[in-house]
Parts: sequence; structure tokens; C-alpha cells
Amino acid sequence: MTLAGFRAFCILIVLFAVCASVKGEDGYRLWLRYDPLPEQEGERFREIVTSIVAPEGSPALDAARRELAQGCEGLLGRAIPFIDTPDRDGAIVLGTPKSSPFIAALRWDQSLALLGPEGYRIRSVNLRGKSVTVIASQGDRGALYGAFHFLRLIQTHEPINDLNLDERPRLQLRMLNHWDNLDGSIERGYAGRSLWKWEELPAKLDPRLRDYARANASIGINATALNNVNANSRSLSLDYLHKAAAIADVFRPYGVRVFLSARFSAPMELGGLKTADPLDPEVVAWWKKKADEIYGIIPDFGGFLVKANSEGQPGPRTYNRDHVDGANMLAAAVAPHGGAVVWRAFVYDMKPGYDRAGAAYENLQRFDGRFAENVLLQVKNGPIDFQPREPFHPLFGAMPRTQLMPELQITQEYLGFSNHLVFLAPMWREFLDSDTHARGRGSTVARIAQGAFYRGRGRGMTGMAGVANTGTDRNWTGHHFAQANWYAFGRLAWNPHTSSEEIAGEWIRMTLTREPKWVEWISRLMLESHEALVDYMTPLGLHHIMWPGHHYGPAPWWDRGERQDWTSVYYHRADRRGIGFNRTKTGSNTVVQYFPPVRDVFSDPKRCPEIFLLWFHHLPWDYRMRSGRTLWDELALRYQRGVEWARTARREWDAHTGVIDPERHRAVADKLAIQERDAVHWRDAVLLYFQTFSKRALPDGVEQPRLTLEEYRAKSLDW
Ligand code: BDP
Repeated sequence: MTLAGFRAFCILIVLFAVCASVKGEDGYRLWLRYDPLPEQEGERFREIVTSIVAPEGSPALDAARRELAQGCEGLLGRAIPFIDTPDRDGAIVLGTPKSSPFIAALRWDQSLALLGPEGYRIRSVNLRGKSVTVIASQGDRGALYGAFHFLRLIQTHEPINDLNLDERPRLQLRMLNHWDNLDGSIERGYAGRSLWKWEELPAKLDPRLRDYARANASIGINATALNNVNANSRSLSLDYLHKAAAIADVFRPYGVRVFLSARFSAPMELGGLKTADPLDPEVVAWWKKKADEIYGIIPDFGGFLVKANSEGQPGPRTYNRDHVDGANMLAAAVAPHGGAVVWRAFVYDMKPGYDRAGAAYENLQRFDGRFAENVLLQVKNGPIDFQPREPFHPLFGAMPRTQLMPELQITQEYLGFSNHLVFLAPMWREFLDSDTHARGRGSTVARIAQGAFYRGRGRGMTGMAGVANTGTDRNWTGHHFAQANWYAFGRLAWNPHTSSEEIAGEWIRMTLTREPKWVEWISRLMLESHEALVDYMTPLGLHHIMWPGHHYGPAPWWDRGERQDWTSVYYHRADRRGIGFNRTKTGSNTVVQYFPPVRDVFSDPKRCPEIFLLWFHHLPWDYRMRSGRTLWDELALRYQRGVEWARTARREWDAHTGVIDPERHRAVADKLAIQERDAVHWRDAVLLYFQTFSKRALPDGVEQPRLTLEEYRAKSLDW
């Protein structure tokens, strides 16, 4: 070897080492990994994908081209050339009738129009004697979504030789709500700091912004509210609007529109007005001017997200006006620009003796039909607050002339932060499949969200929001498996009828392994995880017994605080006689907010699903459960069952080395050890405390607590 040759060799070695270390399995690539397929599979796909015919022209089409090329190259292990005409077998023809003469020639305009600008068609066709795959949409964004779908098929080893599928989103606004503060912290965030890095904007753009938008586009998320609903007025100042505009520029090619949370009192704090009364002409003018200013800077701005008169936030009621006055005033400001107002229904004021579960309904139901056409009312899945399990919110179905938009929490505030492996798709499925009976049988939440029963004015805007679980952690979500919840939210917002099994299977095959037996095992783990978490945290309808403030770990004994409805004893009502919150007519009677026969079923302890029993009923410790056991025994055994699941999950995971890369395996193993520790802690602390009322022994099969009640009370679980 010559000296020059030896040098080149050394440089190559160093480069190789650098690449290998950069690539490390840290989870950064999410489900968009594009690693080479196994040789045989690769061969099969390489015949069907030989080249790409895709127009440049718009940022979204460019993004689609880039993604297709990058994805195919990675998966198939060789560069796939762009060509001008589909004159060879295996060309992938991507675009819209407007941008691609080949797609125009197919004369699909009308059928593509039915799929809308975000829908798309992927079809294997014969084009002038050549077998090609067409990815076509009426709009550029649809073409991008189609490109991601096509790549997903290859990633998950689905056949792509005879494709014929039409797809369109069922909901219009598929939105992440970031509870990010301007100082970089994230309210209820468990995966590092805010991705936005406000202090560096607009001059410096973190490359992660693009990767974030790309990940969202890959699952159809098309909107992002950048800042916390507990909003700071400054986010609407000119400075911050330019920062938000820089973010919007990065997101735009990926079809993600930016929203901002608006603080209702901003006209006073930013504008120096004496009031923020929504009927005051100066206030109205201020918001109008502010909206004009925003649209001058961010032309496709989505609109405002508002938390008003909730948990200390200002709102129209601060000025003796109502929610309609407030929402419609803001809606009028953004309407000329095509913007929307997402108004939150998370409103509850503490009145003596009231039931928080009924508060949002009491506050808002009567305004049905009065919100402007560009207002969506964002309603949490359950009537209290993102608990591990809640019955569906009674506002679903009860406001047929209002555009209701479900709000889910992806970040695991009450579900073990980013420490617990819990796949949320089954929980969201349970919610979406709940039958409200509002318009007879089959009036499910999913159909209501899709606007199936909408009787109000206008076009009936639809949407779904998820409180994001992302942050600056290298793997985005803290726990590798929490990525699956971001993924699941996107897939369900796209189509709220997708099954949990399908979502889990897709995600695992894209992210972890394609080996069928391992897919099956990990899928089972994921699908069981939510029920298991409910077992070891809040079984049988218990709720809100977490440690106050941070909400990690149990504190069922908590009985003091600013507000009664921020204590645990308010919710479980355990006493000498029994346990549970009586919401039937002998109690708070908020069960009447549900339609019959739902309310009758919930009202009758014999018919009420046991998963909601203590949500609606206060029952004696000796109450006979369907299993024949007493309530006390059943409760204790549920906690035990949860612990056993966590223990088995941890053991199984530990035993399965080699299924995925060691880096992610270890990271998950460490988290599962915490989850097991926490499950034991939950069981012991909660049962010891309730035992002070039940005065009964733990049934056979339930392990004895490790510590004393005093020890559990002394110190919160550490995360
Ligand atoms: C509660 C959270 C709180 C949020 C609130 C909300 O604890 O941090 O501000 O929800 O949704 O669950 O506004």
C-alpha cells in the first residue's frame, strides 16, 4: 500500500467509526428508521421500486420527493434515481394532477377531489406498458402523506405489487397541544425541555424542528399549538410572533400549521388597556388588530387555543360575560383570515358540595348552538382530568349544534410520567368507542367527533387534540415506548376507527423489530399495559388519588389544600362503611348528564361496568362483586394483579436480550424496573390506607406491604 493509500484507508476507518457512533440506537429516528431490509425482502421490493418520477415545485412536494428518495434508499440499500418520465418498470410516480402530467393523464381529478387535498390514492397501474406505482393527491400535502404511507408499507413488509388504496383523514384538525413555557420548561413534560428554544429564535433554527414536523407529517398531524394553555401574554408580542413565524416556516412544507394559546387578559398586559372585557369596543379592536398583525407575519396561522376561567386563568367571566362572548369575540378577529378558535371546556369552579365531574357540562352545555362557526369546543376525554381511566365526558352528544373536539393527553401526567410503559391506544379506543346514545344506539364518541350528528351552522369543523409528550430528550419522549403514544395519537386523529392492534403492530415493525414472534410478544405487552396500570393505580373506577402537585405516585390520604377538589379524599370518599363517589340520585346526581339508557346503566351498581363502579357509586366494603368476592377483596386483588403484570413484564423483557439493539433494550429495562417498584408502592400504600377504613385483612394472594402506612405518607415516590 502506498503512503497515500494508507492515509486514505485510515481516514475511511475514522469516518466509519464516527458514523457508527453517531448512528447509535438512541431512538432519535422514531418510527422513520429506514434501515435496510433483509436481503431477500429487499430483492422483492427492489423490483417494484426502481426509480422516482416526482415534480419539484412546492415545499410539500419537495419534502415528499426527499422523503421517498431517502426512505427508499435506506430500505432498499441503494440509491433510487429520479427520472423524468415513467419509461421503466418500477417507477414511483408521485404528485398531483396539477404538478404531474402523468397523473393528469390518468384523469382521476374528480375521484381525487373526493379525497380532498389531504387524501391520496396509491395504485399499481400500467402506464404506457410499464408497471408503475402512482401516489396521487389533489393537494401537495396529500402527496406527502401518500409518500409516507407508501414507505410505511415497505417498512412493515406489506406487499406493494398490487396496490389500490384510497385514504383521507376523518378529522380536519389533527393537533398537538404543547404546554411549553417561554422559559423552555414544559408543564407536565417528562422528556426534557421545550423543542422550540425561544431564546435562539428567529435567528437560529434547531434542525430538530424539521425532524419534529416530519414525524408529525408521517402520521398526519397538521397543527401544533406552540405554547402552554396557561398562557403568557408575551407569546403574542411582536418579538415572539417573529419567533413563532420562524417555526411556522419550518413546519409549512410538512403541512403543520401553527396555533398559539392566547391569554384572555393580553389586551391589558400587552396593550395597556384597562379591561379585557370581550364586549368592550377597545378590546374588540385590540384583538382584531392583533389578529391582523399575526396574519401579516404568519399567513397560514391556525388560530387561538384558549383556556379561560379555569384554574385561575382569566376569561370572559372575569368581566361578567360568558364563554360565548369571549370565544366569539376572538373568533371574529381571526375569521377574516380563515382562522379558528379552539375554546377549552375544562372549566370547573369550586362551589361547596359540588361534583367536579359535572362542572364542565353545567358551565357549557347551555351554550349549545351559540358559538361562532369557526369555534371548536375542546373537551377532555373524561369529565375530571386525564385520569388513568374515566368514563366518557357527558358533553359528547349533548351539544349537537357545537363543533366538539376531543382533547387527549399524550404526556403521562397521571400515568407514571415517562417512566411507565403504557400504550394509550386502548384507552383512547375505549373512549372513542363509547356509545353516548345521544341519537340512539351507535352514537359513539368517534362518530360525534367526526361530525356525524352535527346540526349546527356552517361546515361542521372537526378535530382532535393531544397534549404532546415530546421534548429535547434524545429519544423525544423520555421512554422509548412513549413514542408509540405520539404515533397512536396521530393514527387515531387520522382515522378514529383504527384498532389498537393495528397501531401497535405497525409501530413495532417500524421501530423495534419485524420478526413476527417478537412483534406478537411486544404487541401483547403494549396492549395489556393500560389495563395493568389501571389495576395498580386506580382500579374499579377510583380516580385522582395521586400525590398532589406533581401527580406521581399515590397519596389517597391527601385531605388538605387550596381547594377541596384538589384533594384525594374528595374523590374516593372512603369511610367505615365503604368507598366510592356517589354520582347517582342519592348523591351528586351528575349521572343524569348522560343520555338514557347510559345513565340508567351507570346508575345501577348491578349493571354499571365494574371498571366504573366506584366512579358512580359509594359501596360497602362487603359489596358482592360479579366474581362473588367482596369489594375489598376484589380491590386488593386488582392491585396485586397490576403488580404481577409489572413484574412479569420486567422479567420477560430482561430475558429477551437480542430482540432489539442493546441500547434501547437496556433503557427500557431500566424503566420497567422503576415501573415494577412503583406498582408495588402503589399497591402497598393504597391498600394500607384503605385498610384503616375497611378493617379487613388482605385476601389470599395479596402480598404483605413492604413499609408502614406512616412511611408511605412521609415521602412521595421519586421519579
Ligand atoms: C391538569 C394539569 C394542569 C393543566 C390542566 C389543564 O395538572 O397542569 O394546566 O390540566 O388541562 O391536568 O389546563
